[in-house]
Amino acid sequence: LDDGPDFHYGQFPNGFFWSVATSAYQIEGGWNEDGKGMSIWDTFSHVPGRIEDGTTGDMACDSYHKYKEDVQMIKALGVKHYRFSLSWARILPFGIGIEPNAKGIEYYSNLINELIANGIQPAVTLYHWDLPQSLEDRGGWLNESIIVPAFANYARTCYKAFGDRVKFWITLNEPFITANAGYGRGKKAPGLTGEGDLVYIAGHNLLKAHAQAYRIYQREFQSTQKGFVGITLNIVYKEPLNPDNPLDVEAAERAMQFDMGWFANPIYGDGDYPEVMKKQVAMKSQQQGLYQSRLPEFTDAEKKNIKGTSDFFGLNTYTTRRVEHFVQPFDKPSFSRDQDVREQTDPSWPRSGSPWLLAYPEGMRGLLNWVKNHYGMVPIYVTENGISDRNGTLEDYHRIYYYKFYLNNILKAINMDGVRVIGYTAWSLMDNYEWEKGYLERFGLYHVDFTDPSRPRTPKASAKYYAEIIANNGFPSPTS
Ligand code: GBH
Repeated sequence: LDDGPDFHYGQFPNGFFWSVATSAYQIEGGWNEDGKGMSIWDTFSHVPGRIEDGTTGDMACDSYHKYKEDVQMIKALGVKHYRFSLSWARILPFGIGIEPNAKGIEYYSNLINELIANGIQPAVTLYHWDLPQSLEDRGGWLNESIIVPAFANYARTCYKAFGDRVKFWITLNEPFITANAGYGRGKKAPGLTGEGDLVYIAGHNLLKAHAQAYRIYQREFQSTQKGFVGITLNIVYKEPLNPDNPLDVEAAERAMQFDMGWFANPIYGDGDYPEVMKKQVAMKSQQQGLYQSRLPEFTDAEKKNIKGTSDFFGLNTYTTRRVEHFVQPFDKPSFSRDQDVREQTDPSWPRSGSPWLLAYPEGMRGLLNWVKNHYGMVPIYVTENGISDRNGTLEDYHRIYYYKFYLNNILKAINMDGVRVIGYTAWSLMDNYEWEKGYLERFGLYHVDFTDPSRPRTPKASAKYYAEIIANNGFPSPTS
């Protein structure tokens, strides 16, 4: 764990938002308690064969009952923010309706009060993938006329109930994953497969729903509550496989535009999908003999409504891929083949407990510069970053390595490249339900024993290390 010759000593800006994150379905449990409705993850995890270890989030970390203990763990880290998400179906059991479930409101209200009493500000995600099942029964994210007003109503309900105390809102966590894994590849709930078409329709409606939620805050709550509202996008950073080959350079940029620009360009750019994405999907659709592109279009009014709907750039990132130009067949249409790229990883990058996640800290600096170069000085808030293992060891030096060098590259981006980064969030506070992987992949700063019904938590070495970085607000030079 030597610093190495390229290590950058220094501090993060004053007031930097140190944070740690979880999400509702991954930690709460209490899946059918106190009037909560079913979500698509309750449904999905109960279908045999969907989850690698056959488990569910029925109890998860039991944070529905243990939130006070969670708050003490958060406090011990010294973070300023705690990023968690609300279960839509706990608040509105059927997804719609004006009158929220009082017990659901009470749970989150208690959590928020407990955080504030301990000097921690809540950073609240409205939607981290657990759609009320009754909305999915009506088409979910594919049905614009149901989902857009339903999300708007849900957002308003939350601003009303919690906005006096919550000043930091994230509308959607990773719409890319909802669209791509939920409605494209079918790996996550609701498990539909529409790799070439449904994926784009879901993305379209996610963008519209997000924009409505932002506009409602702006019109009805901003003047009294004075908070910030944004969105969180995820990205696997792309570097060209051969940087001397202009085709690979273009391919890496194209892949970034599909994965990040898909949502970022409408919101932080000109209000529309990236040109290269429109061009590629139209070309592939035409080659297939379709009468129109599989990528939907926004009207001018819709573009105007979406553009500018985020007060910060929420960024989740874990890893990098090397990308080369590769012409894909048009007769098997899919989001990934629409891009005409092929990806690989570098054999020298350390692996983790997740097959997709390899540690490449320099990628973080490249990514932050990419965001700055494309969207200007919008304040970037890293809303998730971290690494997994499978054994849950308390001596997690690989995690210390990961946080140390990812954070050092963020510091380089701030101090040496002039990128505007306002906060950093470790994923995750504790080991939790890793979606279709069940409890196999552990990302926690705290270990959770899932074989014990009382779900005991134990700090790992990384928890102490993260607290130390936060206490120093960075990396003081060992010689000064
Ligand atoms: C985040 O998503 C989530 O917000 C969070 O809930 C989750 O616990 C955390 O990451 C850790 O996974 O290569 O086909 O196996 C990260 C999004 C998820 C995107 C895994 C890439 C790999 C797909 N990433 N996915 S595959």
